[in-house]
Amino acid sequence: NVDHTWADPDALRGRFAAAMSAMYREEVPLYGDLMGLVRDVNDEALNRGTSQTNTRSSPESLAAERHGAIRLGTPFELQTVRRIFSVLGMYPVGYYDLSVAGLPMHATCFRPTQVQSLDVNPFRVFTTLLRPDLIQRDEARTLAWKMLQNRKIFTDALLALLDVADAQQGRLDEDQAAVFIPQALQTFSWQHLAASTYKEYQILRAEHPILADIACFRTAHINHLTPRTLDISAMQIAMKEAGMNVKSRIEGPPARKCPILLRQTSFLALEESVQFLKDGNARDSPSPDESELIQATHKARFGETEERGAAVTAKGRQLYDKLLSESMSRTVGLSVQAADAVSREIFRRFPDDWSELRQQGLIYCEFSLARKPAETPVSKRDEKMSLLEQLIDDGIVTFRPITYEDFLPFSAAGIFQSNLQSQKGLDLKPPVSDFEGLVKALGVKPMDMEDWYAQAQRQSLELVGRELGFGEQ
Ligand code: OOG
Ligand code: NI
Repeated sequence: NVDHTWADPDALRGRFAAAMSAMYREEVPLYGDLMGLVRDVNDEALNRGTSQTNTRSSPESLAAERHGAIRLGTPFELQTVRRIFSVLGMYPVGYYDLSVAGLPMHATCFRPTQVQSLDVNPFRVFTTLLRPDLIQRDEARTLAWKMLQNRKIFTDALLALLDVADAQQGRLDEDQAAVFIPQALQTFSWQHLAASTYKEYQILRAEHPILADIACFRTAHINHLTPRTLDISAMQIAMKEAGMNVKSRIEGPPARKCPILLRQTSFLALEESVQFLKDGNARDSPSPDESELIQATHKARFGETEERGAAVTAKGRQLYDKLLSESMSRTVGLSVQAADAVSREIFRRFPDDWSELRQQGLIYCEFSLARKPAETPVSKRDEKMSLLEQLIDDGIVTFRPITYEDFLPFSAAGIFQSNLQSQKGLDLKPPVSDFEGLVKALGVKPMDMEDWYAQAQRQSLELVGRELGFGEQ
């Protein structure tokens, strides 16, 4: 049908994110309070005029969620989620190995991969997948796997629409999209009725709370949403003042003049009531009788906020990882205040000046033409300076750090652990990262994030070059 008009994936993602936000505020009212605090803190930062030079989003879109997170159990679930997000213009980027922090999981992030799309709506989902192969004890591994095989987290209507989208080059029309969004949302909603018996829950929980959280429920509940703040230190204080049970430390690099990567904090997961089946009751009944149920609680869902800074190059990342590992080993057992002081001291070795960061090749930048030079083409004046440095020096070209759009494995692990009330890692088989395993489970290779930032930088330089008339002689 030539008259078909397809729904725009960026617009659909905006609608989906807004619906998800409304659902989450309804399910976790404290999260609505968090959003209010973020709005106040951002307004104040904008009024002070201290907002970062690398803020790309408009003030209105600032307080919108930047990300959410889900935890999946099987390759089928991951592949199906990939198909859902693809309709919403979100594609897998990056590989995160969480076994380094004692968690039997690895992850990718589904997000827009075009800068214009990020600007329309930046919503993304950090998506972890269980790695049963890393679970030491047979009983827990076998039980988790059996339960995951039996659960159904996608409605039939949703699966049918995904087939329709596949047959339409991944697109849906408006009528189909109007059904798709609420159906997709159900997958990420919270269900008070668990998929397991209480005994099964206890067995998995005893092994590690993360196993119970992944395998015992009927949906892949969204476990948090995260609006972006311009001042995470102010947020940490504001959350405490509002009486929230806040994570003791901000994850990521210490506070700096020139923010890099990302810093995150959260209020801790709340105790929520759950109904588990009593042993020996039929688990496929959608509404079992009261007498077949046990009332209990589970902690899974929390609220987070994050401050994003500049994307770092491979060289910058190496330095960050080195300083982070040094600071992790030197702050063991210290009070929050003492630990912060030590890590601030260690991170002094990461330059804190935009020009220096750029010149040392530690961050990615977007270059643009500030003014047309008097003579074109520009020729090199100073042998010791590259042409680009000369153009910047002359005020012809300016630069802006590119915002980091991805995640950090140790920060993610810190967020996980503070919400599971379990500082200990799991008794894992020796951790090895398994990129190939994730690719196989996902069905495609996630985009390399390094390439993504390098390309954004290169494209901006090419445009500047064309504007200056290079390559035309
Ligand atoms: C995911 C935690 C990771 C982040 O912001 O680093 C994450 C989870 O708890 O499932 O969202
Ligand atoms: Ni998060």
